[in-house]
Amino acid sequence: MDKDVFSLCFMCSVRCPIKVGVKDGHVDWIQGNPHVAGINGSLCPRGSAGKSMLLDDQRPQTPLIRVGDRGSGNWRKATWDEALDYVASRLKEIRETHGGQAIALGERAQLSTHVSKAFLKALGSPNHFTHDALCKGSMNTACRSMFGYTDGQMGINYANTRHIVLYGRNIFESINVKEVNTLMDALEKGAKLTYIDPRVNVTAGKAHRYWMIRPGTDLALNYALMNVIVKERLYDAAYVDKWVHGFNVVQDFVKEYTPEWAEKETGIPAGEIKALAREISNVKPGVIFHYGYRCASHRNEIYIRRSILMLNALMGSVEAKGGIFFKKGPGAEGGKPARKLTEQVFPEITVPRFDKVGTPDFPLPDPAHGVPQILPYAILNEDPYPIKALINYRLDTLMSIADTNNTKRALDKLDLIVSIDINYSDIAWYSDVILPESTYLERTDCIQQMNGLKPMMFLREKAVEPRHDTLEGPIILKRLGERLGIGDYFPYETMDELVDWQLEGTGFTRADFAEKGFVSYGKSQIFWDRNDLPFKTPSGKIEFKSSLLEDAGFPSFPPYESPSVPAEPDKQFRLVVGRTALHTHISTQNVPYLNELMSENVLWINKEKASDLKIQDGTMVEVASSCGKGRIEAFVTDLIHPEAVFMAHGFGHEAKKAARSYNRGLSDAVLQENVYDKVGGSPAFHDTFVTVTPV
Ligand SMILES: Nc1nc2c(c(=O)[nH]1)N[C@H]1C(S)=C(S)[C@@H](COP(=O)(O)OP(=O)(O)OC[C@H]3O[C@@H](n4cnc5c(=O)[nH]c(N)nc54)[C@H](O)[C@@H]3O)O[C@H]1N2
Ligand SMILES: Nc1nc2c(c(=O)[nH]1)N[C@H]1C(S)=C(S)[C@@H](COP(=O)(O)OP(=O)(O)OC[C@H]3O[C@@H](n4cnc5c(=O)[nH]c(N)nc54)[C@H](O)[C@@H]3O)O[C@H]1N2
Ligand code: SF4
Ligand SMILES: [Mo]
Repeated sequence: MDKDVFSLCFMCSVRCPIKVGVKDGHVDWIQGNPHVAGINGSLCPRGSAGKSMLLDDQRPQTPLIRVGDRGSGNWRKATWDEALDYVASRLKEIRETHGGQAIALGERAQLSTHVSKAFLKALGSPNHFTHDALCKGSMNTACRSMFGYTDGQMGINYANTRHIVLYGRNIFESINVKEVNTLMDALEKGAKLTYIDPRVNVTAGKAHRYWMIRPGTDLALNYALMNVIVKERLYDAAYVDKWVHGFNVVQDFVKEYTPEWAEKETGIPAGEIKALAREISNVKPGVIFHYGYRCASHRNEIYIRRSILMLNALMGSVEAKGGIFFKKGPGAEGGKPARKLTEQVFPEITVPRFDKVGTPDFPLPDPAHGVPQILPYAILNEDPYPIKALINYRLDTLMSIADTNNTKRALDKLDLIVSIDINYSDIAWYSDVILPESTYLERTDCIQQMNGLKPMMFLREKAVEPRHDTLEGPIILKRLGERLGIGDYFPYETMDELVDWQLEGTGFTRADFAEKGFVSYGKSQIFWDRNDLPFKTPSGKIEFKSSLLEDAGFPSFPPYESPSVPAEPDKQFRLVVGRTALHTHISTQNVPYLNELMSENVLWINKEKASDLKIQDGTMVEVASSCGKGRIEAFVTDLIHPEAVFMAHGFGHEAKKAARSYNRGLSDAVLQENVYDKVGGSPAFHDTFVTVTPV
């Protein structure tokens, strides 16, 4: 029988709405959900390769228990009862001997995050962490410091913008389909795009203005933009007067940071900096200085992100059409959100988190997410206490935390490593037990609450039956919970029952999703009244002078520090990394269609520098840092700043059974030092220098 199923893509965590054509019980065709504005049927290459992922048999097909050494790839197949009994008995032992806090669970925040959070809370562990800090922790902290809201509670109104400035936000390759489509439409209607990146990529190619900035100097550029804006009174005076707390401090602070000074620091001509400030001021407030996406580059990341938010506030673009806005939840329409298992009452937990977030040692990062890159240090130093078990749930702690060798040393100290995954990821390969989840096309998932200008709910609906002996994550955790005596926290037997439980009290039922795959709480877009903005900071204003930072002993405006330079500038480069349109982080390199399009990464290196080092295009080079090294092919180009080399993240896999991607290319995490922004919480992925030598 043929049918169309509305669901949500999960080839990456953007979760675009999709329509899956099913023929005789098999996936025939996947396209974007045509009913969703901005999607209109389209998908990115990875979303289109969903069927290839589903049909790939180089994935775990049953629960697996390790029989050889960790990482040796020797497994025995197990039934679900066997595997879950095994994991539960080990967790029980660990909990009895070391306390619930000895169990940590990390995940890429997703639809069933409330289930795994409930699981850990019920076990008495504070150690749930998400990918958030690895991606943009300092942005989260920066937003709270300025507005009292997290970045997750904010959105960008691409559709109506007149000018958008992107700082290394490679929007046309690091994709969110709706954003790409909406921005392309806005550009067609006349919006201007300014792109700033030490590397010429696809987004640079589509920009009206492109600046090859010296890597690590965006803060200098922003201080100079503010200098011009203040000096020439280019800001939205009425808005600033009403809503900005600490404008006088900024006025004084930016005086010394002239465009001429910034030119020397960034390589961008002073005249051009002035021109941008003037041009953008002319079309305010419908302008965007893009504050994301991946804000995990430097040790001073929080100050870079705050400076971007300040530029928006100076233009009056916060909560403006064509600017940035705060997402509206169901409450704005008198509705109720989907229920979460975390709303239940749990035993009180008094021990600190492993990362000490929320304590005076690390006061500012968001405790709802934690700081994953601390985990290896916490395990190695048993500080603040021993961690003995790690559950990886859709997060590869080996490839997604910097310094893989260090992480491995830490993992080796654990009594139990479990992965709930769909792939032989490197972390699954290094685990003691793999619990395979059904893929997104084979499972119904928890409700997606989509707050925004128009609050909505979406549903990931199972399109086909699982091909292998796999289960849904929330069912895996429930069955483990039952074995650990915490089964009562999981009031469902099936995903359908869990979804129905979530919808209770919302006024919607499962049937309401059938027609289009989503439900809307209201009809119109909601912007707040700009005369009555509910900022959640102590001053009720946008805090340039931040009480969050200053109460914790950090300055709102530290003096600018130039990025460090390597000891041997002729041979050493700043390693910068990023995505490609064809892959998702570390998880799609083995998908047959995508592997065919791109099976390994290369090292972008500046032509003149390469010539000095006798490196030609295609030469195999060794790249080495203080913590690791590896080999990769050079891509010699004049499209990258001479101080930087670039490689795509996510290659150089170690799992042999994922044979297409095994040992192809080089993993950035092997090279990157595990250093981070100690105020905001992000890793500093771009603060490692590498030497490059031909082999
Ligand atoms: N070195 C380095 N580290 C980084 C980055 C970097 O550029 N370099 N980038 C950072 C950023 S921005 C982010 S967002 C994070 C992302 O970090 P991760 O979340 O670790 O990366 P992903 O590739 O999204 O996938 C993680 C895992 O989810 C599994 N998976 C995919 N689909 C499913 C599913 O349906 N169910 C289950 N159970 N598992 C599934 C994949 O097989 C993979 O093992 O990494 C961060 N870490
Ligand atoms: N195809 C695809 N799309 C994705 C993802 C994916 O894995 N694949 N992942 C999603 C996720 S989780 C995220 S976080 C986003 C990431 O989306 P983006 O933040 O757009 O991220 P990256 O691809 O990491 O691109 C980083 C860019 O920053 C540049 N850069 C390096 N140093 C500097 C610097 O000092 N200054 C400036 N201005 N630029 C610099 C790099 O050259 C690179 O082009 O993408 C999302 N979309
Ligand atoms: S951006 Fe691409 S891979 Fe990610 S959810 Fe959307 S279609 Fe899927
Ligand atoms: Mo990310």
